[in-house]
Amino acid sequence: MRFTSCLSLVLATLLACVPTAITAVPHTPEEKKQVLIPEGELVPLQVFAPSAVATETADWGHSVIGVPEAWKVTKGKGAKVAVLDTGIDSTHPEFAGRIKEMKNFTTSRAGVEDMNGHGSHVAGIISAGENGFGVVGVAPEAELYIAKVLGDNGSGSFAWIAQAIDWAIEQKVDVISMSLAAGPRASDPNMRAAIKRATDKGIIVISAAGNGGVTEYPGKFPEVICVGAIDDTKQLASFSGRGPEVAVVAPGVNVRSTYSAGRHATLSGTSMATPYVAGCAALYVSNCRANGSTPSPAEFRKLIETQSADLGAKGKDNSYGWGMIQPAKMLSPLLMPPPRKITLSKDDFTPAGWQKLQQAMPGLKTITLEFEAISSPSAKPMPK
Ligand SMILES: [Ca+2]
Ligand SMILES: [Ca+2]
Repeated sequence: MRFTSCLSLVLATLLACVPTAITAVPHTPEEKKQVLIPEGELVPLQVFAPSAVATETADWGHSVIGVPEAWKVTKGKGAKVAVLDTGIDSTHPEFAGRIKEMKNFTTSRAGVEDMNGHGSHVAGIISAGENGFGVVGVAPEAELYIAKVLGDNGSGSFAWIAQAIDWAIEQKVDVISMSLAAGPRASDPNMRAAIKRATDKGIIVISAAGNGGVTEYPGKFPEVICVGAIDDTKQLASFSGRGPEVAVVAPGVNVRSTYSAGRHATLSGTSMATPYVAGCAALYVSNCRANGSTPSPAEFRKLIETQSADLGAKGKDNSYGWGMIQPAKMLSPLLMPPPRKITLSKDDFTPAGWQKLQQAMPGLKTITLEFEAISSPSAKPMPK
């Protein structure tokens, strides 16, 4: 029952086989119970055999949004990212050592293993290893928590998503990345309640705008960072969901990443833009922790608002949101809240100590010292 309409969608997509020109599929009542891989993403544009990836190549999006500059600050060490998708190729060498937990919420006989390719592609955009071959993720030192919520045909249920979000909360992840879409009217209250539980715990929740030209749930929920897709000329992808909910855009056309069965592939969709932003969120989280501050969804959204590169119509607009994500700008030391406490020693009251303080608290211009008089029973009265 659950998969009937999806199966027809899968077949229609395979027959159409035009990944770059995606037409909207009518949204049926049955869809309200379903979450899918966004339209048009089931067929990879290109699949690479292992022999074709001997040299490591970052996707085009890295240079366009400025990932190399962000890596001067952090590569995502310590950040925990949950990926809710079709599972993962758990033995793919690009993920070696960084998959921390995996759980299957679907009825797939393959368990958490990715028989589809979509989930492995998304996870690689976030955190494919920097290991000299294939591709590399936006946050190659981030840790992955894999929740399989879409079956091997790319279809899942709202209940599976909600369960996976609660599992991710239990795992104490920092970021939840959801490259899935359930249509523009599929506002499931239980799924939203789970998302709210996550954001209330300080988890950044990111989802795709959808590939049907209009924004879709769960990306439409106000608690979610809704992500649209641009191409390598920074133009909005024709398929990218538009609407006031779009917060930001990221590379999502001809994106090269990891794929099932140890391979690599090129795919297009807001599904690819979403993990780009999740990778940037991992960099943000890692940077906050290194500086002794606490990351928060509200602050991350504020950084998107103030540090993205405006595109399209001036200011925030329904196509590009606040604009293209720029991770290096989001990591600027001047934007970091200062550490809560710095302990000074007598050696800090020197020019070298002053330099050390300025490095620890960028932007520091002056310092005011307050001394408290301490009375001690053993203190002798000052001689008169
Ligand atoms: Ca690699
Ligand atoms: Ca704009």
